[in-house]
This record gives sequence, C-alpha cells and structure tokens, in this order.
Amino acid sequence: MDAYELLTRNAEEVVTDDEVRDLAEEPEGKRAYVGYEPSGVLHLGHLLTANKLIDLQEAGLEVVILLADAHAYLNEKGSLEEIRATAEQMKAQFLAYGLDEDRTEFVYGSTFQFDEEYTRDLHTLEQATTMNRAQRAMAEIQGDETAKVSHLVYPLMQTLDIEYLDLDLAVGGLDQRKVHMLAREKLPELDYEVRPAIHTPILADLTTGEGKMSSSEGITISMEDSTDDLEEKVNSAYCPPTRDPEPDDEGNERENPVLELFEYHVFPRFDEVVVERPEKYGGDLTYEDYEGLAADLESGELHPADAKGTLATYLDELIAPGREKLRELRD
Ligand code: IYR
Repeated sequence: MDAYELLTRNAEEVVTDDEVRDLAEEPEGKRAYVGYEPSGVLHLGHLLTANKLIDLQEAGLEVVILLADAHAYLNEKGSLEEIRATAEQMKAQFLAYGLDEDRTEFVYGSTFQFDEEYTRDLHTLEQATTMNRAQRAMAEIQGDETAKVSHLVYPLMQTLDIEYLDLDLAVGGLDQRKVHMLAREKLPELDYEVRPAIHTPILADLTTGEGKMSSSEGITISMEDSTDDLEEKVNSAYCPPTRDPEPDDEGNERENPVLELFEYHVFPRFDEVVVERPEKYGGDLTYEDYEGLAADLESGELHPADAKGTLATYLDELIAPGREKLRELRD
C-alpha cells in the first residue's frame, strides 16, 4: 500500500486532498497528531484514531499524542492531578495496543499551554473569534452543553496546539472537524500556516445501529472488557444481513455496526480473518478484505451469528495486551 493510501484509507474526510497528497510525497519525518482528553480506559472510539496513527507510522510519519489535560480540566473532568494520573494509564494502553514506541511522542498539553507566548496568542485568537463561531466549533464535541466560557476557550486552544506542536497533519474523529476548520481559518490571521486534517468516521451504536457509539450511552467496548464481556456485547449487536439496513419505524438511519467494526477495527489490523465453522456448516471461511466478508454476509453464505462470534474473537485479540497492562497498573 503506498503512503497516500495508508494516510487516507478508512478516512471519512480529508481536508484537503491536495495537501495530503503533497504530504504523502515525502512522509518521512513529518509529524501528525491526535489529542485526547485523558480517561483511564481506552474504548473503541480512541482505538479508531489509533488505527490511523498506526497507518501513519507505517507510512513513515512521526506521531504525537497530545494528552489534553488542560482541555479535560476546561471540560470539568477533575483536578489536573487526577487527570494526569489517568493520562499515564492511557499512555501505557496506547503502547500496548501497537503504536511504535520509538516513533510516538506523548506530550501533556499543560507543558506548553500555560506558557506566556501561547497565552498571548490565545488572547489574540479570542479577539479574532466570535462567541457564536467558537460555540459552533465545540458543539459536536460537547453536545448541547456549551454554555460556559471554558467551552469557548477550548476550541481556540485546540487550534493553537496545531501550531505549537509543530505539526504537519491533524487527525481526529469527524466530531473534531469544526475545530480543524476554525484552525484553517484563524491560524493565518496570526501568520501561522494552515495544516491538513484527516477525519475518521463516527461509528454507530452497537445495539441499534443508530446514531453514534459513545462511552456515555449505550454499549461501548473498552480495554477493560473480559473475553466474556466482549462475547456478550457483540452477541447483542444489531446485525441484519446487509450493509445498508432500512431506517427504523421512526425514520432513523441505521448502519450495520458489526460490519463497521470489521471494516474499521479488524481488517486494518489483521492480514486475514478466519471464520471457524464445523464441516457440517460448510467449514472455515477465510477473508483477506472487508469486501469479501460483507458480500458473504449479504448473500447468506456467512451467518450473522458466525460473523459476531468471529468479531468478538478478533476484538479480544486486539484489546488483550491493553487489558493486561491495565491489570498490571492497578495491582
Ligand atoms: N477535542 C478532543 C481533545 C483534544 C484534541 C486535540 I487534536 C487538541 O489539540 C486538544 C484536545 C476531544 O474531543 O477529546
């Protein structure tokens, strides 16, 4: 797979395609980042962007993970000390998940975001941005609760991070896109360069296939799940034999979350997927890509129950090292 393909595969949006093509021409030594508000346990949402970081490392880029402690503080996730303790656990899980230790730099936001120059630039950005604009940038991240000044400062700081970490590429879930658009618009006003961004999709809720999978509502899969938890959760997933389910009775759009997990979590990390079946049910099935598996689910060759069992096995393999690490840290 060439560098451009590694950078863009499974991305929902690339801003702009020309800029990312330029970057893919000479990826060695270029710096890409994702920022995360620290939380003690990684879940599939974190791992989706981590998969992209692993792609980028394979393409030759250096990766910066911003442990966004000051951002989590603005978002009232605890005291800075508490937030930093959970960030250390997060770091260990990312490495256990498969990021290349030699090419991953972890940076605490608070190590540069309280510096005088950063603060001065932040105030300049505050002058240059309307409250409405900042609120809109934050809406996807924070939902309806953007009533505090801290919620308006947050996207402005995220904008400045791109400059202060000396980056060539910003990566994030689609929920970060409005902040990245704000950055594209505002950084030039401070005489800073615009950088491209790559956005990963937001996956659907596991049990309904509607809306988005999130850690606060519905079922999410995390580094804490045991093999049994995983089996139970995946077995309860919505999995009609199609990639394009009909909307529900109220007209809500639906996805097939089992197929999404194969596409965005399993196939990017494994060369092949084997569905184990007894001979009397046709024997094992082997897939080298997502398309083959999705087509067999649609034709009826692959039964949803077998797809789910296989998905649980592969997810278990992906999270096992992080689960082990968490256990060690807690003992
Ligand atoms: N807004 C992110 C956290 C975050 C991301 C970046 I990229 C930053 O520079 C700072 C914070 C979230 O929603 O988790």
